[in-house]
Amino acid sequence: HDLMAIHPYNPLEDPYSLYSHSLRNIDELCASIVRSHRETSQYRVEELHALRWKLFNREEIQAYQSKSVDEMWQHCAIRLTEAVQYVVEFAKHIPGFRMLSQNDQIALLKTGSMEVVLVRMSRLFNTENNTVFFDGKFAGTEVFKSLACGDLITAVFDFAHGMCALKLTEQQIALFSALVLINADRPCLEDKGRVQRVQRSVEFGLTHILHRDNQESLMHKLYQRVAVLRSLCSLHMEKLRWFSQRYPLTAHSLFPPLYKELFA
Ligand code: MHQ
Repeated sequence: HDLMAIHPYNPLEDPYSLYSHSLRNIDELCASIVRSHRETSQYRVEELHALRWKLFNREEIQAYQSKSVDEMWQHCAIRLTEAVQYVVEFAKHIPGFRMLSQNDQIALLKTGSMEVVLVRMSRLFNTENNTVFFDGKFAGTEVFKSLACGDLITAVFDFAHGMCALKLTEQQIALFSALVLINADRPCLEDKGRVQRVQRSVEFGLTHILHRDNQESLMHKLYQRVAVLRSLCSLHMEKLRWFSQRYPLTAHSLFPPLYKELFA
C-alpha cells in the first residue's frame, strides 16, 4: 500500500493499554491532537490572513477556465491528493490510531480523509468574498468552472462558509477533524471495538475543550456538519465516476496513485 508503512505495536505508546491509561490525562490527548493538527496543517492561519488580498486576476481566472475538463480534473486531483497526504500524517499522530490494524487505518482514511480535507479547507476560506486559498492565491467558484461540476463546487463552498460561521478555534478544528476520521461506524472495519474506544476518547477530548471554552452548544452543530460532509463525499464519488467514464485514460494514467487508491 502507498498509504502508510505499518508501525510495530508498542504497549507503552498505547494510550488505551493498562500501562498508560491511568497516566495519560485528557489534556495530554487533546494536546497531541492539536500538535498533530498544527504540524500537518499546510498553512498557518496567520499566514493565510496576511495573504487575504492576493486574488487571482482576470487573466489568471481565464487561464483556469480555458483548461480542458480533464486537464483541470488532473490538476485538482493532484492538489487534493497533496492535502490528503497531510491528513494521513495527521491521522498517524492521533493517539491510538497507529495501534489499529493496518486494514482499519486504511478503511478509516478511505472514508474520512476527503472529509477532513473539506473541514480543513474552511481554514483556507475567506467568507468576505467567498474565495479559497488554492495554488497560491484566493480563488472563487469561477476558477473551477472547467471541472464541469458546478453543483459540487457550490456545495463545497457553502460547506466552507457554514464551517466559518461556527468560528472554531484551531484546537476545536483539530479535535473535530480527529472525530471525523475516527468513526467506528465506517464500513469494513475488522476491530470495531478498538476503533470505538479511540473514538470515545476523541469525543471525550472534544467535549472537554468545548466545556473549557464554554461552547458546549457547538457539539450539536458539529454533528450536523458531519451529515453534510457525508453528502459532499458521495457527490464527489458520483462526479468521479462520471469523469472516469468520460475520460478513462486521464483517470487511469494521470491521476495520482493515492487518489486512485482512496477513491477508485
Ligand atoms: C489546497 C486548498 C484546496 C482548495 C480547493 C476535481 C476533483 C478531484 C474533485 C479544493 C472535485 C472538486 C478544491 C475545490 C472538489 C472536490 C475540489 C473543489 C488543498 C486542496 C483543496 C482543499 C482543494 C481540494 C479539492 C476541491 C475540494 O491547499
